[in-house]
Amino acid sequence: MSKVLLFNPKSAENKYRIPNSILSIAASIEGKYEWIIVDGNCEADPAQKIEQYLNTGEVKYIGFTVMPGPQLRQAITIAKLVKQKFPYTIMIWGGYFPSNQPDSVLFSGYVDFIINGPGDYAFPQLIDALETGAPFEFIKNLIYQAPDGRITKTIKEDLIDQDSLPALPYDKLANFYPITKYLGKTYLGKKTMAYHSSIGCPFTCSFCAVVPIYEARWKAKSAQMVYNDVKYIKDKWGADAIEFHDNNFFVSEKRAVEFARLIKPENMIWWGMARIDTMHKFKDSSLAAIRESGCKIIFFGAESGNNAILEQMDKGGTQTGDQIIEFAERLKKFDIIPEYSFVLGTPAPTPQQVQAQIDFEINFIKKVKAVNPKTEIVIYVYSPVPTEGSELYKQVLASGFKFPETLEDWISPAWENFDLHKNPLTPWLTPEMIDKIRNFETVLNGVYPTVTDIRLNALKRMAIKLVANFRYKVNLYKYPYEIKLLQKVWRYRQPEIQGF
Ligand code: B12
Ligand code: SF4
Repeated sequence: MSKVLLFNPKSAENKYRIPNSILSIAASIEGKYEWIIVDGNCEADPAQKIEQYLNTGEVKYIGFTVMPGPQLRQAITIAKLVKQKFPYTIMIWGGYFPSNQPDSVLFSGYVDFIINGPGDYAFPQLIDALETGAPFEFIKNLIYQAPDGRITKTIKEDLIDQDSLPALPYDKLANFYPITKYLGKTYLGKKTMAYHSSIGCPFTCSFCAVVPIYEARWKAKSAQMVYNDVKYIKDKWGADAIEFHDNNFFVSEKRAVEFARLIKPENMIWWGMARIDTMHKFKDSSLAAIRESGCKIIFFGAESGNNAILEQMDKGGTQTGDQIIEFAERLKKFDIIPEYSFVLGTPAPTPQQVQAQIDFEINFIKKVKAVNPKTEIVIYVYSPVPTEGSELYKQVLASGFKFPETLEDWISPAWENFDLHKNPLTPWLTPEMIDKIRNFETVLNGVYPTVTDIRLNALKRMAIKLVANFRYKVNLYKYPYEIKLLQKVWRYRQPEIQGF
């Protein structure tokens, strides 16, 4: 009767990843409470599957992991259904969305608790308390609605020593879904595994959803521990490539180099996310060791070439426009492809200034491409994240921008697009400005099709390039219908919507 059902609402159309968020929660109760996993990415009708489990009458606790965007849509629909049909169940949400938007989640009436940030200790403690009738108010990392209706947050727990956490129960996950289903074909390899080796991030970029939860804290598993887990999956299920899902894999040069040394003999290709200013300080020998061990592409939030904007985003001081270009050039000699993401359309006092910033970034991106044409560019349209108290946040509110209030508001088509950085409803951006950004992106992707799209063969790449080259040279971005048509026919992959 006290079984726990953990649900990963659908987040990907293809390229399913190991559902690490709920798997780590399963690990936290393994051996203590029975658990079931339902993965919305692998089920045609997850609601029906969940109902089947609930009809047994054995499940009491239901945990959802929730990111904004389409995952939230399925989470809301199914949470409502569960609460209507099985009102005795206790619904607990975790992940970035509920941690950052607790009011709308708890006021919805169908979510009972939120785990605020890491759930490795908080979740089992909450279940223990609910099972025994002990008070839950002292459990750290918890958000709940107090009897007087106030949303109450308990204190945050220190980050847990990651090596002390239990191993993820991959073998048990395999009883629900074959692990090989999660080892997808990507540009990195035929069987790419997803691994999360550290939590948080030591930086405080003012637009980032990680900051309010981790407050500039970061903790990582040791290189040896990461290697042991990777080796297990490689030997047991044949993984040949790794996607590191850490917010910032390369915080520690020592750990990255140590991991490179361990993984090199395994002949695996790997990828991770990093900061330019951090990695630019790495020694040449470290960058060489990282590349030789199989890391051929690294994702960096470059954000902007404009130092004033970088400062506004709290990237300033350490990351500069010159450094972004210098580093792209430096990586060439190590044969590491930098994957740079840029955010265009940040607020400014006048429409002319907003437009001038956009034009500046377009030219900057072209400069990056000129020094290192292999640089992968991902363009986002700026969508504010409510990091309360930051200068950027104040500026966004001053412009008349409003965040959604109810949970349903978050999944209105306009807001879903907002989360996907497609149509950000921001008062300072006109439709023409958004068109300019998108059209430039179309032309840029035409001239330099992403290597991450494994469906595009050499011939298709050449055809798109030919068509787009002229526009790129003469800065003619308007109405790039012919490029769009080819991209549509060949279903061009967009990392900014589909995730990396
Ligand atoms: C993998 C991933 C994806 C995958 C899919 C994930 C999946 N579940 O199948 C893909 C690539 C599809 C994806 C897509 C998107 N993603 Co995503 N994704 C991630 C990523 C890199 C890793 C998530 C993960 O597995 N973490 C590992 C686990 C162990 O950590 P965790 O999730 O934090 O879990 C801990 C706690 O949060 C908590 N917890 C989490 N879930 C639960 C559930 C319960 C019941 C409990 C008790 C506790 C709990 O306990 C866990 C253990 O301590 C995160 C960033 C990150 N490093 O976490 C971004 C992230 C979650 N994604 C994000 C976003 C915005 C998106 C997109 C909307 C947009 C985009 N362009 O990427 C899309 C759209 C998705 C959709 N269709 O809805 C943001 C969310 C930001 C925000 N504002 O909330 C993040 C934080 C990235 C970022 N830094 O901006 N994503
Ligand atoms: S470096 Fe990346 S993960 Fe860290 S705060 Fe900045 S944007 Fe967020």
